[in-house]
Amino acid sequence: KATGPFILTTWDFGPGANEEGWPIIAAGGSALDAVEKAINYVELLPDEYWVGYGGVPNEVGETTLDATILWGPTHDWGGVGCLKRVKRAISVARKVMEETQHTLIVGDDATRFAARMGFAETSLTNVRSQTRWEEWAAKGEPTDAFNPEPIGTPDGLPGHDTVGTIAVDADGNLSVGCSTNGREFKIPGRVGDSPIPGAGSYGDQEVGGAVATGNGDVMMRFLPCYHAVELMRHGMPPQLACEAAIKRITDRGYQFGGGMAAIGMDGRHGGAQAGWETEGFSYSVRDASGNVKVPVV
Ligand code: SD4
Repeated sequence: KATGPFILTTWDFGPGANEEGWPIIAAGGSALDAVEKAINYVELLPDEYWVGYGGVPNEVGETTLDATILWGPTHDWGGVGCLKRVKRAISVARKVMEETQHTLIVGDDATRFAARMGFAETSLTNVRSQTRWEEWAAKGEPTDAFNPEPIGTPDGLPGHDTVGTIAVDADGNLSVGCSTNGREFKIPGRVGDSPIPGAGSYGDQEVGGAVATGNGDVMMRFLPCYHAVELMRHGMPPQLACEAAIKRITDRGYQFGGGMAAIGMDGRHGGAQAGWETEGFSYSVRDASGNVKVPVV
């Protein structure tokens, strides 16, 4: 049984993002609006390197975005992959969901679609992303995406920060979304797990939702969010469900970094994490009793 309203968001920007979405659902608004607002907040943070503009350039120095959003009552999804020159990827994903019969639109055509929907085109590069790319490009090395797997993020940077948000509103309706710029120095055209339902996020109005961060090139081979939600459907608590979904990947020998958070319609939540890339992973849950940050170890 749904016990909303509540909202969950991953990583250190989780509390801030939740505070953006919470007033909407606290006032009786929809979980969909809350998820979009919370994720827009992270997408527009000027110093956030892994989501939205100003971060994670690809091999040729361009930042491209992946995002998806679910509306639980209809199980309708919309997503964009490799979106260029548009800042609010989650809002474009919402337009794909609401305005079309499609689920995923990619690349330059996603940009053209966004323009058709009235979004402004603008550079996604800032000083930080430009500098980071110039430093990397000066080494003259090919992207590590050509290396044998497994692959880590170079130079000791924290490896990941994708935003994933799950909300349930007072009407008991679920929405789930996530947004990222993916992976540093990726091969142009690369799309990760984040816009793929079941991979970077999943939700089912009957059960709850799950969101993931980390090495999406590996995670999208396993659909960990779908896996966790299906385990929760059969009664497994969210933390154990996340652990099982991640174990499915590590059991295959992947030395990957990834984290997951999940919350049931009953408000029970949990997370799991593996590998150094997502060390320090946390999620935060906001409900009527306040905002609680939960470290995931
Ligand atoms: C991806 N899962 O594109 C994303 C990356 C991520 O914080 O989580 N970054 O692979």
